[in-house]
Amino acid sequence: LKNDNLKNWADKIISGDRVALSRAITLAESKRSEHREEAALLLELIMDSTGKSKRIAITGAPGAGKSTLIEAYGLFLIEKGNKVAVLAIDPSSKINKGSILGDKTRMESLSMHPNAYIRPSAAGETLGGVASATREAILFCEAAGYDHILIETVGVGQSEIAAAYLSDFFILVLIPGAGDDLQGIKRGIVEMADLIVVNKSDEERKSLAMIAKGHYQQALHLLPPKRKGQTVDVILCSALEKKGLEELHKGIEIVFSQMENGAISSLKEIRVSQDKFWFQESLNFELKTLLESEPNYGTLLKDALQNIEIKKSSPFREAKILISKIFNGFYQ
Ligand SMILES: Nc1nc2c(ncn2[C@@H]2O[C@H](COP(=O)(O)OP(=O)(O)OP(=O)(O)O)[C@@H](O)[C@H]2O)c(=O)[nH]1
Ligand SMILES: [Mg+2]
Repeated sequence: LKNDNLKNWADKIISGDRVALSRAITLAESKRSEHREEAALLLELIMDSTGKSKRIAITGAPGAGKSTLIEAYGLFLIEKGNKVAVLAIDPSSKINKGSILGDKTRMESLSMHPNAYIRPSAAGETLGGVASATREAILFCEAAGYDHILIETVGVGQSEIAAAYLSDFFILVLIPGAGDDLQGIKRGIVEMADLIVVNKSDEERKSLAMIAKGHYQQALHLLPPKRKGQTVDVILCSALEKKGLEELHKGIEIVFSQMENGAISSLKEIRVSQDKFWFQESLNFELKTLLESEPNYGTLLKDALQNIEIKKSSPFREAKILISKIFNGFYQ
């Protein structure tokens, strides 16, 4: 009976039933392992209908205009006949609870459109946990027929990394007027970008935006390409005035066609290497959890930290000693 129910549920998702889709994502986000187990079973049933979307991450400093841009570009895509899902990555949602409420109101027209689906962010404490829930949400949305998945990073730091390893295309949103550096944006994040959008290029900021564009282009020349053979463009946009959307779209389409015609790594290669990354992440996390579940872990940890403090031995050796004690002489 349980399997019949799951099969029914999977069919509903594939037929585009939004309630069934939302319930599936909630299951994937659950803290209870039996729920996530069920989500995994459900996922198996829809797997054949996944993988066909463009997965696009939108990142940038708080207030840069990510949500406004997603609303504008989402509606642009829908006008072209697409179906758009919006997800958010927020490993620190404990701190900025409510931010997604703001996002939903900022995406008012998009959220009311029948061809759009907006999902509030997955709460979670670890990168792996949030990423796993978001990854499953992407797959469920694909099965439900959404051909563009726009992923907004809400937190800063870890959420960009998660977004980069969950998406095919990574957009960095910047704003004009912050000088010739990359606005204190970590170089690592710039290196992950497939496209830089200088947003808020409107009103009195227009000339500043042009200058910023030049600076960013120069800065990009000094960085290694993200993928061999790929160049990263800088474009000007005004999400508020819905300007620059055509260029944005073109910038995205060009890279996807390069992935298809072999000019750069294929979508398949990119996604497989991402899966390998998440496997490694998950392995690290599960091993740590396994260690921590040992009854004497607390005592051993205390001893190790104490030994490090009195410089009895090196932190590297202490880690090995601790593991050795738990796994019975593993390193001897
Ligand atoms: N002038 C101008 N204002 C904009 C533009 N895009 C967004 N804004 C404004 O900037 C503010 C922040 O926009 P959001 O879209 O919420 O920015 P965000 O990056 O999603 O913000 P967080 O999710 O809080 O990090 C809002 O007041 C928007 O109206 C733009 O192109 N031009
Ligand atoms: Mg936002």
